[in-house]
Amino acid sequence: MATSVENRRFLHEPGLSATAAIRSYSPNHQRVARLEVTTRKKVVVDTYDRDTSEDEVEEFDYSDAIKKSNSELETSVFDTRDAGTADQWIQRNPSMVRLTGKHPFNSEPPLTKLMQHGFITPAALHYVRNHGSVPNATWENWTVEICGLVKRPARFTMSQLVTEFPSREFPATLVCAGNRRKEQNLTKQTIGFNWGAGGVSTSVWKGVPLVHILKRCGIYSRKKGAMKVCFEGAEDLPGGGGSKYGTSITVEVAMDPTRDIILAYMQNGEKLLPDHGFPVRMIIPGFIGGRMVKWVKRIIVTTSESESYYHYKDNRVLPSHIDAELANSEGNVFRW
Ligand SMILES: Nc1nc2c(c(=O)[nH]1)N[C@H]1C(S)=C(S)[C@@H](COP(=O)(O)O)O[C@H]1N2
Ligand SMILES: [Mo]
Repeated sequence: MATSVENRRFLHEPGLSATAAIRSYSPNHQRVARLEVTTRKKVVVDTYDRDTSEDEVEEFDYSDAIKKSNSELETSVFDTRDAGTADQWIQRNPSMVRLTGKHPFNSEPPLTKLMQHGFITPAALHYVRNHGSVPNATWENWTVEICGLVKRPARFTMSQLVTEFPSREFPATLVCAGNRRKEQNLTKQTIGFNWGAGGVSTSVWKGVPLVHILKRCGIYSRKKGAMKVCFEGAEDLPGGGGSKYGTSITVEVAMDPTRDIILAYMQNGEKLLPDHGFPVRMIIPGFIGGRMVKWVKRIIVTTSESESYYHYKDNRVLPSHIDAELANSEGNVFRW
């Protein structure tokens, strides 16, 4: 006879509605947040943060799992399909399914391969979403600038990021917000291209926690207007008459050590591949891929959210009665 499995449910508990204590834990930080609901139903979140980053953190060794997932991987090659494009210097896995013609490179692994390689997706089979051509970067010359509402603006080289800051390494799943859009387009045509179901991949990322970088630069308080953290990529893109790929998150999210947001310089134990942001990209676990800026050049602390064309016009889910034409019509800006 089948025994029933009690699902974990988050029911409304009267005792918790007035005052609740929430505790969350991460290996090198302990964070306690007290949530108080005042009589006027305003929620006041009082957080304090004990930085225990000096404590020893036991790092898991992923090398065996990575090696296993990389077995029977086809070699990447210069592909004739890239000949004559700005990306012709890049070697790519021949089995990637190309979704948007010749250029830019947008591709997903065949589902059979994605599954065959198991939990960790080899870097060369990780789906790719490029809005333009891939920056031909060098490790030695790359810098990441931290500016805006910080007391000590700075520009870090790759070797500084690696040697002057602690690092974290963990598996994270990336998914493009357009994954399976082919099916969505059958229901109702969107302005996005047809993704199959392979716009999702999991690999092991290693990098510097964003919180350490922002603390080093001395981020200003909310009162002084520091509300958002914007990220900007390196490519010159056509969107909005010329712009960088950019997006933003809130300062609260950016400074939360339990979120493991990193400036990643390694994927599956190797330096990043050009398509995935070499030499450095953002990894923001749990967010859509679109927030994880590749080839990150600038991090800007601001009062309001990113004004990048790609933040406003891309990666938006609008109410179902708003079609592409209405969304793009003059004067219509949907912010939320
Ligand atoms: N600089 C830059 N960052 C970017 C993009 C881009 O075109 N340029 N595409 C974004 C989108 S929409 C997604 S889904 C992820 C894809 O990351 P991947 O190509 O490594 O899978 O990168 C994001 N970061
Ligand atoms: Mo995406």
